Amino acid sequence: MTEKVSASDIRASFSSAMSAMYRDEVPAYGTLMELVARVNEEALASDPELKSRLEATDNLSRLSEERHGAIRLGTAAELAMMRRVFAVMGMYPVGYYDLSTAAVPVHSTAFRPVGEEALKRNPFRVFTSLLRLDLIADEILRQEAQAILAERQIFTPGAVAMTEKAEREGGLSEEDATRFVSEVLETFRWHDKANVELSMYHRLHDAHRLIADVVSFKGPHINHLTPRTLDIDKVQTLMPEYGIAPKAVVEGPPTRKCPILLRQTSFKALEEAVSFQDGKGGWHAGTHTARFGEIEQRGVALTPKGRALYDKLLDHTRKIVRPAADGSNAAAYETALAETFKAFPDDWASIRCQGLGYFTYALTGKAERAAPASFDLDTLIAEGIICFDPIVYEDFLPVSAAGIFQSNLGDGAQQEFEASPNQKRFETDLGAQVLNEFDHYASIEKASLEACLNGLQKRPAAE
Ligand code: OOG
Ligand code: NI
Repeated sequence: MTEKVSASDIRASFSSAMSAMYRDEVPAYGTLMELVARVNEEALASDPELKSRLEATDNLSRLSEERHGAIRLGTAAELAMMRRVFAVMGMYPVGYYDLSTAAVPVHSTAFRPVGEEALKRNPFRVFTSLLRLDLIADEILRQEAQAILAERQIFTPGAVAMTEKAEREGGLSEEDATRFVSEVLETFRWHDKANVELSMYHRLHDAHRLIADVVSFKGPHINHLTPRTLDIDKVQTLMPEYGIAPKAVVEGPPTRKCPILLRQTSFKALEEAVSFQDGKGGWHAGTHTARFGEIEQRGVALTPKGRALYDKLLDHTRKIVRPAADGSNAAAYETALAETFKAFPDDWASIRCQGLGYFTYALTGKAERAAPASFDLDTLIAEGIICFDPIVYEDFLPVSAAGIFQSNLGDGAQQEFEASPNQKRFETDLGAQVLNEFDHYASIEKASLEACLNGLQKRPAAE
């Protein structure tokens, strides 16, 4: 039997192939990558402590490789097949995001690696949305959109065959893995020839820009690819210097000493040339805006208690100042955000003690000498026998995601939808349940703590 390539290795090749393709398709992404690499280098040089903790926790090398992408799917069958394809790369659906409350007719999950080892190897994630035609009021248009979607096949026969083979044989050989990566990449590729005529595109677009983006094309082109930075404020400030116009405000928590969750900013979608069918076998020139760039800074994963505090403070801020799409009140929003978030402790010890964040624990050199007198965690930390590091938040935030969607859907009038989260329906369409992100972080924390305590118990007793 030929040796199988690990799912993590397939994911790493895929992520790198996707990055090369997107850099080719959207040159501004390449520019952004250069800027992020520069800022990360500077951040590490000016903070040796941060660098050594990232090294000690094996989180340094993944940084330059790290990115997430996003796609929008049209049907339940597409979502179910996507789940099987991602599983071959060791990516599983984590979390449920309802965006109907934010005037975006989709619900979503993030496909990503699960477990510490896989995340360290390569944390590539894809924010994956399913269009909710049920939120479209116009019944006739809804049926037409459904009929158009039913016709398309977003996976190549090779991608389907390789996925089935991996499922059957429990993995892929080197040669098959290479084929799998190049076949699956086709699903994410940009197509400049639309599936529809211009008049249909306009009708879909008038119902919602997102519907036009999903229904009018052959496949779910990757719409952005996001590198991770250690200093998002600096990248935001430098973007214009690099010829890139950032959106008005950074989504998520304010600037802090101890980063929490996720901060994101993006640059506007590009207007791209597209040909529409003219109904007579020819083509009609037009444009479509879909693809953009984004950067993110990741902080500590919060416990349900920490997340509730984050949600409360964000909600409170947005009641004081609601960020306008045109950026006119950006400064006022940032001031309100910083002020409100003073209620969220900003040192690692308090975040840990108050049970707001998840951490991994490790024995320090001091533990080598003798078994401690007490096995109480706080005492062990106070005595410098155990140290702790924040666990990186690997997921997304619904309010931020809505802000990213909105900034790329134009600043025009926003449509309101009834809030209608429907996780059950999403999971039925997906063909699986989504994992709960909190459980996942809690289990990583627990395992690290148990390993410490086991290690200590093996030490010779103190004299
Ligand atoms: C996805 C937007 C959400 C994020 O980072 O929160 C997202 C999309 O525009 O399809 O990528
Ligand atoms: Ni994103």
